[in-house]
Amino acid sequence: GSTGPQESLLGPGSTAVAHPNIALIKYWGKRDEQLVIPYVDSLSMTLDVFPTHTTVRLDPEAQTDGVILDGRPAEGEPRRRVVVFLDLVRELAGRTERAAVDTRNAVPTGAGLASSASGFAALAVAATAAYGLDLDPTALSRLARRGSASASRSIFGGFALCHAGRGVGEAADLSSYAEPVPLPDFDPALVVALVNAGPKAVSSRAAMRRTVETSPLYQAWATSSKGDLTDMRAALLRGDLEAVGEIAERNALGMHATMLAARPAVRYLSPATVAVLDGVLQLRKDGVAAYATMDAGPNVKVLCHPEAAPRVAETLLAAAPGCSVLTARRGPGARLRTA
Ligand code: 2P0
Repeated sequence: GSTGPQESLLGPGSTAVAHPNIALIKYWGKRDEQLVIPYVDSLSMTLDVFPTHTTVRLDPEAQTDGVILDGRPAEGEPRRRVVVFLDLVRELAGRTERAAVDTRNAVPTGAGLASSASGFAALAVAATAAYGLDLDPTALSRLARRGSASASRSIFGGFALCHAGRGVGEAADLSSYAEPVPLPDFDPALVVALVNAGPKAVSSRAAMRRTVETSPLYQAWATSSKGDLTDMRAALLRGDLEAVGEIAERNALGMHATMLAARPAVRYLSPATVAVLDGVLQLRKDGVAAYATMDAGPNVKVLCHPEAAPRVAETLLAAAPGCSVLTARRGPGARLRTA
């Protein structure tokens, strides 16, 4: 065929697996689009669901990279982002061979379920291994950030803090990466309410650009996010799920407010999203600690104590019939899969 190399001519390659993460303190907006430098610090929990598996094989005969995404040749922007990322890896490794990339997401790509986070974390691990690079976790996280800022956090399991970094250019690139936040005893549940798994109308990349450029609320949110992060770290250290949830919910709603105030508005929240949010409010009225966070899509993730997860799931299903729910816990960092 003309689209890809014959597998038999290539080595087994390197396969990595990575999981998405959900930010409790959100990243929204880049101060350097080329280097993918966020405006704000963010803090996330890596999940144990929806993994991405990615295999990278070097293909010395090929003239171009082959990129298979969920079983089909990738085209357009998704393909371009992978090729640009491989160029970075080749530059670091001092090598020029093209590669064949095969990546599979357990969830629909681009549906606001952090497929770019797990995707570029897995690609960073698989591609560096395939090109013979041995990077430390910080360097790996910085590299993953170039693919997608949220991917810098999925390098690590459990909780991770992504530094927006300081300065410009190389100084910013060197200082913007994620690091683990060790919280061995904090193991909440995250009930994911899938209200719509279709692709989003506006990519998060385009949406955050528009928000930064046109939303009069953006700067206020970015400033308040600093306070949210300070409060969040203290709440996490105390293992105070109620405080963690309250801070995460206000931070996420504030982020969506900045988008709603963009010109034209970016609105990811659907009627079913709002129905789920009503369910969360009802749970709290009934004495159940449950707190919502939403990303660049209509799905809702609800933080709660693990023992409350079945009740939370049932309530969300009743609030938004037609949605589907599953319960995630903290998951592992990106790693090579040994055959
Ligand atoms: C986050 N999101 O912190 C935020 C909250 C969505 C809402 O990171 O342009 O795919 O590739 O750096 O990481 C989604 O944006 O954006 C995201 P790029 P990304 O999880």
